[in-house]
Amino acid sequence: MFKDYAKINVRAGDGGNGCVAFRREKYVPYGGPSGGDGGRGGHITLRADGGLRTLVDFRYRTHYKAGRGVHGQGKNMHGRKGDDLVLRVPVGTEVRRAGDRTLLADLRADGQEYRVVRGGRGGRGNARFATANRKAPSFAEKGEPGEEFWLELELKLLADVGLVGFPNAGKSTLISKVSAARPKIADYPFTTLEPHLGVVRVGEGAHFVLADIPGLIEGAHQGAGLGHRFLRHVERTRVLIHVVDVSGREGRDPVADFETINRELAAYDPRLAARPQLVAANKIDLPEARENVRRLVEAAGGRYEVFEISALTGEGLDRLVYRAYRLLGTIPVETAPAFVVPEEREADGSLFLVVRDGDTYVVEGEGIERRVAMADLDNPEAVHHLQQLLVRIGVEDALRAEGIRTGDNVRIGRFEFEYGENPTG
Ligand SMILES: Nc1nc2c(ncn2[C@@H]2O[C@H](COP(=O)(O)OP(=O)(O)OP(=O)(O)O)[C@@H](O)[C@H]2O)c(=O)[nH]1
Ligand SMILES: [Mg+2]
Repeated sequence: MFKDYAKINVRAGDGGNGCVAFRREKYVPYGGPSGGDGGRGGHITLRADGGLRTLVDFRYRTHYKAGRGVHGQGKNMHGRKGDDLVLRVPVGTEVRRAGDRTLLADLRADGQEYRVVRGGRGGRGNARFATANRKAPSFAEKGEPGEEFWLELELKLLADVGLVGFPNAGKSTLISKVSAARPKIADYPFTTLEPHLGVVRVGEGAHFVLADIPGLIEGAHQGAGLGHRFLRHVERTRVLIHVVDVSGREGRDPVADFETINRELAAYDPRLAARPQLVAANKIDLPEARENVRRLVEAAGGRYEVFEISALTGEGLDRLVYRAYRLLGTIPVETAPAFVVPEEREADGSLFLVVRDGDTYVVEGEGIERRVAMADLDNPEAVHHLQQLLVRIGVEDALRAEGIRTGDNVRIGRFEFEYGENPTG
């Protein structure tokens, strides 16, 4: 089954907790802190795989989770990292953040990878918090929670030439004649329900990829018929072959059909309408065709090259295919590299913002929120350590600049406290 859209939830592994432990050895009178660090949580990575054709696997499973990091242990033993998870997607998959639909990555090459969520960092064990003044810290960091969000995956086929036209025009017949693709062909509209790709061989080592998509009808750009759902698959083609049924059967007017499809393309995306287009006047083997072709050439001939073909008998196909191939040679392949937005930001906590929420002063910032998430707020010593950090990175100053008074509330992530003149005690 072809599937070109999926919405999935990805959750990286949580980091393992740091450990609080002290050495107890026979001849060592004052055992120092020896709690090891937790392991980092597993990442989740998407990898483009040239062997995959659809996103169907994601239909049956929507939640993906990487392994959590193992907690640190005594004797300075660090926890093992959580297992990473690699999700394979077809080449041509766009990755967006659900909701605001920010494009995160566009995986266009086989083997290309994008790390969507980063595993949480392992918490540091108490051994790491020992200083000259604090020889026996009784606290450790908790593991950082793994990132989690909803993703939209959208597959856009990568074909050189796209077939467009009304249902029943003969698109599938055409692709099955010139390539090994075998979409269903039948004498009723909407036979083709999903896109098909075929490799068209033009000569020794010369070929291009052709895409057959479901037929378009008036209003397709707004979702009528099978709608614009499939137009996205011709978005990236460089040449369009517009198949028009010129048999005049069922009272169809080829000239009106031709103009309707072009209007739909323009309404969907003006760039599609501007794409080089070859017109394939199909079903030339039928009696009414000659007269209709004449009218079509009259209407479109000035703007487009019109090819008289019969997809059924094969008449005229060689010329059409060869012309498409030559035309491709004049249009550069979009060289924009398959881009991946770098998301590797190492926020250290010094970037934050103070905003008011009623009576509460809220401190926002990725780094500072992470430090809070990792702090063991049930441990007074850990809280004290966190408050010292707030002073050091300037949160204290910023709150004062905002006019905070003793007794006002402060919130950072899930850490809420009442402001006192000297929080560090
Ligand atoms: N006489 C004649 N019939 C044709 C020709 N090309 C296609 N047909 C017939 O037209 C009908 C529709 O052909 P398809 O190839 O399924 O058309 P399509 O454009 O893929 O249609 P959808 O998938 O519904 O969009 C079938 O009965 C074909 O046999 C042709 O050149 N001559
Ligand atoms: Mg078809």
